[in-house]
Amino acid sequence: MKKVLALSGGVGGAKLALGLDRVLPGGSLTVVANTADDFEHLGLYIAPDLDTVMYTLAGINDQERGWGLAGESWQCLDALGGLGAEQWFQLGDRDLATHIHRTAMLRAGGSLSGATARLCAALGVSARLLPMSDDPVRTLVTCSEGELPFQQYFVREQCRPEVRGFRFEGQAAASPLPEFMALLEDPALALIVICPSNPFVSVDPILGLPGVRQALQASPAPLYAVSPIVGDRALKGPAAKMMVELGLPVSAVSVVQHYRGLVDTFVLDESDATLAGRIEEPAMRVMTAPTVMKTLADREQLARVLLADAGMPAA
Ligand code: FO1
Repeated sequence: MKKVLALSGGVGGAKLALGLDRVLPGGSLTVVANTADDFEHLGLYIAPDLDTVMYTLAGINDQERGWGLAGESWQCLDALGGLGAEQWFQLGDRDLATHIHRTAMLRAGGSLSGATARLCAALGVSARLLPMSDDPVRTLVTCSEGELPFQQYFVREQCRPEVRGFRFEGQAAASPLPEFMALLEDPALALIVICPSNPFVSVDPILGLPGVRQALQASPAPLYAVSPIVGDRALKGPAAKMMVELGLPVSAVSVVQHYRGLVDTFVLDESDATLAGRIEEPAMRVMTAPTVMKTLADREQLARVLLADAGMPAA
């Protein structure tokens, strides 16, 4: 059976991962998620991108917020507030069960990948969801205020500080997950997709793990990247604001530059078709597709377009 690998951050990546999962034969999809957003909060290990992908693939995510569980209640958070504890990071009552259970598995000596597999099995996720590494990698955002841990920048400060750069603490010493690296060498691997996730803080933590770039380049499977920028806006999150602050034009062309030398096919949104002529990367093919995924049908459609282009059957 042909296999597909998706590299994903949180909300935007999870949408395409779900589309792929729904149209591919069971057992063919592996999603590798960024774990550099992970942190410890109130004594619990929180893995936002892994959980966003896991809840999305399980069909239990909150579609409005993008993160967390649908139909959530917040009694524990309210009670924490009453006790004077920190409330800036919102943990729903049912979501807390995930963090408590995962933290207990890790404290008992389990790995993050092992804990993720058990959580996915319990929630009925059929795709294989892997953390990019079992080793800690943490994004630090260099900004006007100095260096901020990612969740403090993203949630507590609501992305307000001006970004100057990023540092991925622990990345050079971390090993990419062995199952991830083995898949890149698997002759059955027929497609690798970089989901429409933030290139700076969701995808770079994965690409910069030792050996990952080289393994992606060496893999016989074609590597596609879907633009997270459509027009002059990010589909989700702070990617466009980051581009402005880093002195880059807010355009899919900046994403092309970012993935230069790595990606075989860059996927522009149909509304950006005129940009194709401005992309002068001889080694990179450019195609257009409907990349804005508002409905479940949109997610499946984008997945089908990518699979068809890569010569793979879809349901
Ligand atoms: N994002 C927010 O903007 N505010 C929150 O309070 C928040 C809580 C939260 C809890 C669990 C979880 O898994 C994710 C959560 N997120 C929250 C999302 C998350 O921090 C970001 O979306 C990612 O790190 C960026 O990809």
